[in-house]
Amino acid sequence: MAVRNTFYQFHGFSRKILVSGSNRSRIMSACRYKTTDAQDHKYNPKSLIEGTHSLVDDDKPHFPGSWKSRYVDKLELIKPELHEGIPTYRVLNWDGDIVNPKEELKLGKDLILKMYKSMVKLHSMDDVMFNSQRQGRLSFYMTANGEEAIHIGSAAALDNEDEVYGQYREQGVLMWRGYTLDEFVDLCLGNEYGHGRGRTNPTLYGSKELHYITLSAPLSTEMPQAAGYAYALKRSGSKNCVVCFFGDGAASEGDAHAGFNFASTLEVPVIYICRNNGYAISTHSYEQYHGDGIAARASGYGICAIRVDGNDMLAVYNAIKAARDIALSESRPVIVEAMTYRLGHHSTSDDPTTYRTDEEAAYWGRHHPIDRCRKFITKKGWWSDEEEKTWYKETRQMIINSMDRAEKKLLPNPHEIFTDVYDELPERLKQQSESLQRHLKEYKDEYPDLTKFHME
Ligand SMILES: Cc1ncc(C[n+]2csc(CCOP(=O)(O)OP(=O)(O)O)c2C)c(N)n1
Ligand SMILES: [Mg+2]
Repeated sequence: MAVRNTFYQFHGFSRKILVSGSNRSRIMSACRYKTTDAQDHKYNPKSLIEGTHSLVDDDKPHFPGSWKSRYVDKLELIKPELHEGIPTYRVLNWDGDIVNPKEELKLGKDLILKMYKSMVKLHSMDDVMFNSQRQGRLSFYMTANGEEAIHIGSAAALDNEDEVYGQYREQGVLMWRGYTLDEFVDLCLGNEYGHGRGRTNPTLYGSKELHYITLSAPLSTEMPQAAGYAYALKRSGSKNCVVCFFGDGAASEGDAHAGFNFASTLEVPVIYICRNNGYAISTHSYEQYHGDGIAARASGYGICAIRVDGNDMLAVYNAIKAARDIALSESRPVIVEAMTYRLGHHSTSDDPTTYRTDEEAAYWGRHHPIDRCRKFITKKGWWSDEEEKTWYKETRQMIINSMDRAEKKLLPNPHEIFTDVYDELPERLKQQSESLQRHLKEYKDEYPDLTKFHME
């Protein structure tokens, strides 16, 4: 029973703060470890390695591997299924009304409208890009349909100089920071103006100026890197934290464990934001894990956690603000699990109708984060149907214009495939590069498409 009480106590704290959520001090106090009645010595794990831990009382366990335990005389198994799930913090209900009127609204009209318009712009970009892929105008694309509130709610709550590691489905964060539609399209079309200069997968964006580390396709590689970067920031006395986005599927990788554990033991200011959208391509979450999502893992690592309704832009904003406060003021990691649903295809190479029901997708289509926010701002009298129509039309046109411009730009010189990896080209690559040049010269008539490349 005693073991179970300890477990409940942790969840008791979580429940109390996660429901009411937006009060920073409540969240922060909940994240500090409390001692139980049965365990009256002060929680101070550092005393163990500092050699100041008192070894006097034999009625308390002094095993170096656990400093929070106590002895019990009844054998009891801890069955996770007996415990309640971690609650999901929200501000707005599906009708766009504030659920708890006592919750103060943390952001003003101008910022909320800017955020709403950004969600729509992101949605429009995804829509046009997805359809352009279907028309054969680009090779591959990934939409964030249904996850717009996570991108914009978190981006607005962060400092623009916080270092962001993305997975691949977080383009709204970059958009919020000022990455232009031309930059998105140039990269996806692989033209010579694109950040990757035609050498990367479409959607693998990056921007040094915008503090957005260039994405890499292997899942979760960014998770230990984020802990390392946060350690460097901590050592340099920086006022910024590191933010690392990842998916529910990516959390199954070994690197996720390595990242969490390094972040915890090095006590670094990193916010791990899980976009739990229910699927890893065709794999349903229940095939991925049998615990209570990703937030439930946090206490196992000694990390604070917040589970938030990722379809509620205001709740995401509050949660990330609170997470950032804790991460920086206490120099410790926080896991934010943003619950959502991947409404679109995994990517343009996927067909979700083969592994999930139309009813399920239709349910989430009716519970879209953009609709929920629109209901809120419309009820407030800040937004009208007319403005809605105009903004959708304008944003669509903006992205269509960017596509048209991008298609007129030249593709990079094929020789560039050899550059930017080695400072000095190794001999075998030099030979391959010369061979390619000779080949293209000799057989140029066989390659009519070379006119689309920058050949000088
Ligand atoms: C190490 C590794 N294994 C497998 C893949 C193939 N892969 C690409 S995306 C993906 C699913 C990831 O799902 P999740 O993390 O939930 O993100 P979501 O696509 O749902 O946003 C997989 C398995 C990969 N890129 N890297
Ligand atoms: Mg997923």
